[in-house]
Amino acid sequence: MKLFIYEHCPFCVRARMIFGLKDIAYEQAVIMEGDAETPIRMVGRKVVPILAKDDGSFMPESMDIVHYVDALKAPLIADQPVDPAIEAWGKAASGAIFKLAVPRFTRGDFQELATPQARQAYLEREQKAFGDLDALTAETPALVAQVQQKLAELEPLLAGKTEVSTTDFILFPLLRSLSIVKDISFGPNASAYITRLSAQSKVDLLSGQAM
Ligand SMILES: N[C@@H](CCC(=O)N[C@@H](CS)C(=O)NCC(=O)O)C(=O)O
Repeated sequence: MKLFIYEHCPFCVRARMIFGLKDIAYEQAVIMEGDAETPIRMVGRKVVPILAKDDGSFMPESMDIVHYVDALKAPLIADQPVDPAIEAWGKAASGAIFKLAVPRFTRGDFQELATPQARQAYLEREQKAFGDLDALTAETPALVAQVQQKLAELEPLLAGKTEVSTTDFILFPLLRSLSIVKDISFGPNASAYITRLSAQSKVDLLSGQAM
């Protein structure tokens, strides 16, 4: 199986996680930002992640990929509903998280941005979605304050959480995105959580290039 991704992409993180967590071998391929032809040839639209299955067919949609790969090897880990409190937390926090993460993604060290053309294509894609990214970067102090408040609310929700479950495919990609933000400090539970999930899923954190 071959998984087509962008390295920065939180939806792709979900698909990468299930392979690592289930210890199932796969090949990873990075599609360049601006390359519409490759995904359109596979699934008819410009999107990642895409799983190229061994039977030659292609599957988009991160959670469909998670459930497909999960079913390949017992025991199932993503068969329970998402924890409603953490789902609600994610919905409330994700706006500010991506306002912080996306301007930094555009300056990040990711394979899909390895050419000036690809980086420019990504910049334009995110400017369409988020507006002026320099203006957004200037909002960092206010956004950091908002997210720190949300992270404080997350701490009790993570207390005693050790089992891997469907919830992790929602929460870990959000926190991994946030790990590119230098000024954010994770509480002890969130910090232990991202360290554990990153090791178990074999998906890198972005703290090494935090800015
Ligand atoms: N519902 C999809 C969403 C995937 C998605 O939005 N991926 C983004 C990358 S983070 C994308 O492909 N954007 C379109 C583009 O590159 O133009 C999923 O869960 O897989």
